[in-house]
Amino acid sequence: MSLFKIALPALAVAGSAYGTTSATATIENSGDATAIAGCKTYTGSIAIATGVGSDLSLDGQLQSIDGDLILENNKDIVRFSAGSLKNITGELRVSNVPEIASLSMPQLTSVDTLTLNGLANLRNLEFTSVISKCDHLDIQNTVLLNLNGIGLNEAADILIANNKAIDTINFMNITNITERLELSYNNLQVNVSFPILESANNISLRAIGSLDIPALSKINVGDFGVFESDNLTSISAPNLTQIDGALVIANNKGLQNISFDALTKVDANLQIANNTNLHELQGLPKLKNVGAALDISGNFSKVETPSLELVKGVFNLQSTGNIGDVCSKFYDPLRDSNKLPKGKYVCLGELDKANTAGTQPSGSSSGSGNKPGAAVGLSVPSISLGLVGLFAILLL
Ligand SMILES: *[C@@H]1O[C@H](CO)[C@@H](O)[C@H](O)[C@H]1NC(C)=O
Ligand SMILES: *[C@@H]1O[C@H](CO)[C@@H](O)[C@H](O)[C@H]1NC(C)=O
Ligand SMILES: *[C@@H]1O[C@H](CO)[C@@H](O)[C@H](O)[C@H]1NC(C)=O
Ligand SMILES: *[C@@H]1O[C@H](CO)[C@@H](O)[C@H](O)[C@H]1NC(C)=O
Ligand SMILES: *[C@@H]1O[C@H](CO)[C@@H](O)[C@H](O)[C@H]1NC(C)=O
Ligand SMILES: *[C@@H]1O[C@H](CO)[C@@H](O)[C@H](O)[C@H]1NC(C)=O
Ligand SMILES: *[C@@H]1O[C@H](CO)[C@@H](O)[C@H](O)[C@H]1NC(C)=O
Ligand SMILES: *[C@@H]1O[C@H](CO)[C@@H](O)[C@H](O)[C@H]1NC(C)=O
Ligand SMILES: *[C@@H]1O[C@H](CO)[C@@H](O)[C@H](O)[C@H]1NC(C)=O
Ligand SMILES: CC(=O)N[C@H]1CO[C@H](CO)[C@@H](O)[C@@H]1O
Repeated sequence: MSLFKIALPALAVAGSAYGTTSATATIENSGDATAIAGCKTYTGSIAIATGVGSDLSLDGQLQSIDGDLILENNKDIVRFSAGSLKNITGELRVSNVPEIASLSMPQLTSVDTLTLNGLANLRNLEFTSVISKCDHLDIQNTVLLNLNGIGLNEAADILIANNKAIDTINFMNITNITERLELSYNNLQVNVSFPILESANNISLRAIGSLDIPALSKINVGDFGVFESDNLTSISAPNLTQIDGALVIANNKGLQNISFDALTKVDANLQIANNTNLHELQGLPKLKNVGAALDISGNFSKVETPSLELVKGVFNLQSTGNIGDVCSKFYDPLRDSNKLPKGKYVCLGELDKANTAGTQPSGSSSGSGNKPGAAVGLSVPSISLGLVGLFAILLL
């Protein structure tokens, strides 16, 4: 047995009975691996060095790592296994390991953090027992075909981005996401389903193909955004009553229908913009309150928000299509009774170009509402939903 790069006292390696070691052991060859695999519980973190060859196994007694297991920046490893490993209290990170084609941990069910990034040859996960407990899930820049082997019940955050072959994201058992859900630029037609998800904070979805969130009832802290999803034809969140941040639906070329049948309150901006095929907006039947801007622009022939009572920041409705008399009959009276912000109000149809709030409407218009000049000086609170993974490191 060779020495570890950071030498460990033999007793510490022997198991958690003596487990106060927190140094990171670096596996430099199969002998090191065999030594660690002989422990039932390993206390401390384990890193895999470069130059260990193509196959590395921690098969043996090892059931639990009280620390992290890190395999990173390694061009050699093709196959890695830990046959009896059940539990990692820290992070399992496999990052920038371009040749790895097999990651086998058939008994693993619990990790605190799972990070998979920059894996150009890994098609499938071999987490046969299914990881059900993982607080932080981060999967980016892989060629994975699916997420089989990951079936969480709860999570703090989930980030799945730039995995072009993943066409199904179905977390059938997850009820709550306490920090963030971000799905970006996976397969353009990815079907996204969270059938029993009740609450989440900060949801950001980019380039998705379909969305199923029947039980979602609350966004506690943060925003809900759907962007650049050209293959998405409809968005429906039938049970969502309240969003503590912004609701933004923008740049979805294929979108034809939005329905938020239970939504009453959006605490920040509600923006609908650049959805070129969205012509009717009737899916906000209960919307009462918008805490910042209500900003709707596009080619609409019908816009209805029959329950609207109060918009605090800015009201902007601009359409290239003819929206009939909804401005004069519905929105102007609300403005006149100070339910919509008087100085920051635009409601116009039949424009040459429909702009978002803060930009001057252009072209001739019909219908009632303010004259275009009224738009000058609108200020809209900025909505920042992070852009993840535009700089994918994975090049096949
Ligand atoms: C994981 O291992 C730790 C100790 O190493 C233990 O306290 C914990 O209960 C284990 N969790 C699971 C889910 O096995
Ligand atoms: C969901 O939970 C059930 C029951 O615990 C389990 O049998 C199933 O494998 C889980 N599926 C996923 C995808 O998490
Ligand atoms: C995604 O959903 C659509 C519509 O239900 C279906 O036609 C398609 O086969 C699904 N794709 C996958 C990969 O399951
Ligand atoms: C999940 O969220 C719902 C709705 O906010 C809440 O009632 C429930 O207690 C949460 N469950 C857990 C396990 O946090
Ligand atoms: C929608 O919310 C109601 C009340 O909170 C709940 O009873 C119902 O089961 C939810 N629907 C779904 C599909 O989860
Ligand atoms: C929501 O997530 C974005 C990044 O995706 C972050 O910039 C923002 O601060 C988050 N907002 C909250 C309230 O957590
Ligand atoms: C939009 O979706 C809702 C809910 O799914 C549905 O009831 C409605 O008929 C749809 N409207 C159009 C125009 O497709
Ligand atoms: C709408 O599209 C235009 C042109 O592509 C772009 O400049 C603008 O930022 C988009 N608006 C939003 C709200 O994304
Ligand atoms: C608006 O949509 C209608 C119906 O699809 C279409 O005929 C018209 O050309 C569109 N106008 C603009 C400015 O895109
Ligand atoms: C089926 C379908 O609509 N596919 C489209 C998904 O989005 C991409 C990118 O906009 C299009 O190229 C596909 O045609």
